[in-house]
Amino acid sequence: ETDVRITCFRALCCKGPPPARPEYDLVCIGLTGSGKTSLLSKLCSESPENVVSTTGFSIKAVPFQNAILNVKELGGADNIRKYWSRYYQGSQGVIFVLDSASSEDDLETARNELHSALQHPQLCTLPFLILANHQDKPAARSVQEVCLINVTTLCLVFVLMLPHWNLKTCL
Ligand SMILES: Nc1nc2c(ncn2[C@@H]2O[C@H](COP(=O)(O)OP(=O)(O)OP(=O)(O)O)[C@@H](O)[C@H]2O)c(=O)[nH]1
Ligand SMILES: [Mg+2]
Repeated sequence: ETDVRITCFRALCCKGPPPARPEYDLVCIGLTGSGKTSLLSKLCSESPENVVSTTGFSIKAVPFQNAILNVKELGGADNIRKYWSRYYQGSQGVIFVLDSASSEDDLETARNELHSALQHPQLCTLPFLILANHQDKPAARSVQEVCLINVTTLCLVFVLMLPHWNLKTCL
């Protein structure tokens, strides 16, 4: 009988804290205005109003049920982009945010930046997620169009290297 009591006591009182959620370090890049900060604010249930352009970088812990993503956003302004690669080390995944409604020139710039990131030694083996943002705008290209313009050639080259290749519409 004592054994049964001890077993019950243990079952009720000795569960200990819930297991810690695994944490992953991600880097989030994309041209200025593509919506990186807005997106991360939304994911953290903060108001995406009044976001200001990121100078340098900013880190947010984004909680999910099964994991915590420590996302490092790198500012996308022209004068910051050249330093992006200094902040890649230690990343376990990449989020690339695109403005689907941007001009052809900006899309071409984004495409070149995406190419560079995909080829960077510290990123080239990591899972990439490309988010086609600004989908609410009338001028927004569809995900298929963005895919054709931006990453068709890349898909052919990289899809085998990037097992978690993904292209999602982001609203
Ligand atoms: N209409 C629309 N506006 C958006 C969307 N995402 C972001 N914005 C707006 O675009 C502007 C720039 O958004 P940010 O989140 O600061 O962009 P960012 O990529 O962080 O820019 P940097 O920090 O400069 O690299 C803000 O005024 C946002 O409100 C979207 O999906 N649709
Ligand atoms: Mg920002």
